[in-house]
Amino acid sequence: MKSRSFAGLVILVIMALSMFASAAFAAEDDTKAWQDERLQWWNEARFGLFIHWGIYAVPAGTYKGKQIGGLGEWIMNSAKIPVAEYAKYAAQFNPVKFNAEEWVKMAKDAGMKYIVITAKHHDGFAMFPSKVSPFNIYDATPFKRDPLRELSRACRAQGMKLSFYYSQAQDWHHAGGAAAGGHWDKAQDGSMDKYLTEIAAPQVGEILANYGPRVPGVLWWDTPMDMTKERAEILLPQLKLKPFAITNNRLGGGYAGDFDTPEQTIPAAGNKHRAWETCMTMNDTWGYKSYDTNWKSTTTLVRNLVDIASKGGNYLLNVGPTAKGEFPKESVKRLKEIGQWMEKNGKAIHGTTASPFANLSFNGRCTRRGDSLYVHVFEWPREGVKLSGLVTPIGSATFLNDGSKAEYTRAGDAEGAPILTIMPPAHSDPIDTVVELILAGPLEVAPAAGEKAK
Ligand code: JFZ
Repeated sequence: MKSRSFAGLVILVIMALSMFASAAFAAEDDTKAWQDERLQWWNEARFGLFIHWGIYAVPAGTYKGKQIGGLGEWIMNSAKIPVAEYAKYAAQFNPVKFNAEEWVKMAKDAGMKYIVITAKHHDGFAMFPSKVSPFNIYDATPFKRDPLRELSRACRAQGMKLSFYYSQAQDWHHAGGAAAGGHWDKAQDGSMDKYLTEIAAPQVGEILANYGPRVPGVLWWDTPMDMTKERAEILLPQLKLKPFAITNNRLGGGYAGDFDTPEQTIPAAGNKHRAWETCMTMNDTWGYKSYDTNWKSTTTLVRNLVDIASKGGNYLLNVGPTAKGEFPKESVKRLKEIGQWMEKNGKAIHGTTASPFANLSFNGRCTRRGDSLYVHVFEWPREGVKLSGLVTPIGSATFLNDGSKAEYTRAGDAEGAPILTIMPPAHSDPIDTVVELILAGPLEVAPAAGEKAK
């Protein structure tokens, strides 16, 4: 054999072995250091966009002329719509207004750093071309595009991390998929192990393999119904395709994943030993409902973000796009207003860690980045706000909304604990005025003030 072709063969063998070797990474190889490395970008991000999009946006909460209670994306289950009947919505789903670049820009302008979109929700409809099942956006709708690919390109171009939600256990279309409340159509009956092996695992493989070297950033499992350890291990090997992918605590079978997922709620206190992300709707539904008008105010949404960041968590805020492929105008408005606040105050959120203070004597929060503190004041008392327990001297104090210097005085209380009083600004921000305290040394907090922070 000529030396050049032999050398080429050797290189091919080495490449194949290295690929096999890298694919050998498994859950049991994982370590805390690996997990910290995987989570680094996610911990920096603090704020992401959840997108619940699917053919449930076609009925948009109404079936046979009746408004169906519950979540928009649950309409098939809530109204016990037969499988073949519900599948007809696919032929009506043609989101010609969908523009991936616009979606990503709205998220980016809002100060969000990652997007988690439903690749397949409980209804079993894949929002990507799937060789595993024809019940997907490419084969079953007039749209004939791959929104996940268009989003992966737009995210790469705009520096946004793209992640996928996948409902691994509940699947109300394919035989054997689990269904909360039990099956209501014989077409749903079948072996769950067969469903996991022939539908869920191969589809997870598709979304892990087909959208870029670091996509998905997060694989967001959901509702681990009837998931045993053995069943979870039907899906786990797929993760070897993307050892950097972060996973949540909703796979089932006792697998904790990398972070916890309080839903529609903000924990009273953070967790110093476990990453966590609050996911929340802007109104009351994840998937679009035409008549859900119970929108949270921008003030509430920003203060939620601040509260979560002050406890060391992430905020995954949801938008449910319409069947035409547009964000509801109320969502667009809120994302824009959040972005106006984040434009001036984003450094008090991105890359921060939990407050070092157990509690505060004013209506606000505190976030931290190393030896800088961010004092968030929701409402200013006329006499200013008092921050007790900060031992470290202040290097500078600045209002982030207008860059003006903050006036402050330092004293000790009756027990001698240090008290910093910050006077109100000339122009406060009605949502949250942030004072950036650059410390003149390493952060030191009096024990009493920091006791609950442990
Ligand atoms: C699940 C989904 O059913 C829902 O459609 C949406 O995708 C949401 C983000 O996740 O909803 C849940 C999941 C878990 C609980 C409640 C609703 N729970 O643990 O109580």
